[in-house]
This record gives sequence, structure tokens and C-alpha cells, in this order.
Amino acid sequence: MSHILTVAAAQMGPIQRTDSRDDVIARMLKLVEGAAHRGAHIVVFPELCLTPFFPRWYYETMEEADQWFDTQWPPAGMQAVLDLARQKGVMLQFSYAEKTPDNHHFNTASLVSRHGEEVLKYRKIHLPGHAEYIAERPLQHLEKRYFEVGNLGFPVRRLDFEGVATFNAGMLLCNDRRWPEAWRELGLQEVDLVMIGYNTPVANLDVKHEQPPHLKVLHSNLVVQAGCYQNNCFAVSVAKAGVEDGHAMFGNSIIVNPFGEIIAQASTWSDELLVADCDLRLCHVNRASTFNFSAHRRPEYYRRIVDQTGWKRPEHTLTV
Ligand code: ING
Repeated sequence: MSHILTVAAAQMGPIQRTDSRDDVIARMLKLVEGAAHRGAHIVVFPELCLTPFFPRWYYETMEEADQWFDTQWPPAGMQAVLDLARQKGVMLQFSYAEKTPDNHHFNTASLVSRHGEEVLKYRKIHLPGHAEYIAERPLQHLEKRYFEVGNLGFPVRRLDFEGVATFNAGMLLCNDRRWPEAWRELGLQEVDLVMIGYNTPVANLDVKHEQPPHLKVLHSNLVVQAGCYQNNCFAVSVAKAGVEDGHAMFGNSIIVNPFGEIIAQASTWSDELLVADCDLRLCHVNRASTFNFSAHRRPEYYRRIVDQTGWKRPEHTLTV
């Protein structure tokens, strides 16, 4: 057993309204080809990797928004990508807008074995933005309008990639990466590799633009670095980047190790492959010391984290 899992981040550039599904699939095939050529065992694609980031557009009805959802698995056109991955002997992780047979809508990530079977599914739990149109916003962010909160929790699967490594795999989507609770849910299941796709706008979600844009990349990096360090795992955090319909999303895909170090980073806003060897033995270093959860955590003092949703400030003010 080698312990080395070679992981590819398949960053994608923009997907325009006018791009066909065939156009997108052709790009994904090229990325899988390149990743396999560079020895990757698993290829991770961005959030909503088959469509534009359509939650920036307002639709009055779900019937109109349904044009962006896939009702089958694998989504239309993806079988060719799964077939290539199987031929190359690589695993795939991709994310798409899922409409279930009983008419539920989720922002969904799917992990596929080398044999083309779905071995893990995750539906996005932290949905940022808003559900109604807000006129004064520079751009809409209507994930709460089009997606339901995921109903699968934060699952982790233990996978044996024969002849390569046995590892615990988990997934997050975009805004999830900003919430430490999501990471800890995976960390408490001894996750070794967290796969994250994102579509993050350069423009601020806060209407008053109090946060200068350079902080967007800082925040995107630090939440993944902290998540990995505090939960003893690797992460592959993969952007859909570039200017879609006039709206810029940043790239900056990264691969991070369990010490919180960025070991690979994208430098473009286009389709770009990052490939890194992940020595899974690094996950065990701090499990035996700094972040030995069994030895050091004190859940009896963490009740607020689960019992409380919003803020509750101290009732009394002391004059000092
Ligand atoms: N996008 C953004 C993200 O969490 C966002 C939304 C951007 C929230 C910047 C907060 C700050 O990266 C998605 N799709 O979640």
C-alpha cells in the first residue's frame, strides 16, 4: 500500500449561457485526459460544473429555473466523462444542479468510483444569499430560491482504492467551506480527503462593498487551510472561475495538506489542472497530538454550537 493518493483539481473557466452541454463535456474530457496523464487517481471538478452559476439570475418560477437542473444520474452528457475516467482508471468528483424524481432541488456533489458507480453523494447544506430579488444588489445570489437545504448530512465514506490507498472521503460545496461546523462534522468521522467545488464571485455579497475584493481570496484560502489543519485532512478546493455573463468569479483553486499548507495553487481563471501527491500518513501526525480529538475535545462545553442558531449577546452590561 503506497499511502500516496494523487489528486487533481480540475479548475474550470466560465460557462456561458450560450455554451452547449457538449462544449462543457469536451472541456471536462480534456481535463480528465490531462489528469490521468499526470498520474492522478482522482479528479475533482467545481461546483455547478455543468452550467453557468445560474443563481445570479432571477426566475419568477422554478419551471424557468428547471432549465439548469438535471433529473437523471449521471447528468446528461456525463456518461462520456465517466467512461473516459473508467478507461483511465481514475475516480471523479463532480457537482451539478439536481432535481430529484419527487421534485426536490439540490446543489449536489457526486463521487464516482473507477468503475463508474456513485459511491458518495452530498447535497449542499449552507446556502448563502437570499430567496427574493433585491433590487439594490450589484448581483443576485439566489441559491436559497432555487435549492433546498441538503438532506444527506455530511457523509464520509471509507474507500479502498485498490493498490493505491484506503482513505476516508468527504465533500463540501462552496459556502460550506466557510463554516467550521461542517469541517468538524467530517473531521469527527476521521476524514482524510475533503473535496470542495466552488463558484465564488469577486463582487461582494454585502451590498455596501465594505470588504475590499482582495479579501475574497484570503478568506477562501484561510477557511480551507484552517479546516485541514484543525481536522487532520487534505482538501482539494476547486473553482469555476472567470467572467460568466459579465460577472467575475475568482479562481485560486488550491490543494491543502493536514498542516494547513497550500501544496498546489491555480494561477489562471481558465480550465487549469493542479495535481499533487497526498501522503495520507500526514493525516495521522496531529491525530496523535495537537488534534487528538479523543484526548482533548470537551463536547460538554460546546452545547451552544448545536443548540443555538443565531447570536445571544450577554444580557447585562457592566460599566468598567
Ligand atoms: N458562493 C460564495 C461562497 O461562499 C459567498 C458566496 C461569497 C459568501 C463571498 C460569502 C462571501 O464562496 C457560493 N456559491 O456559495
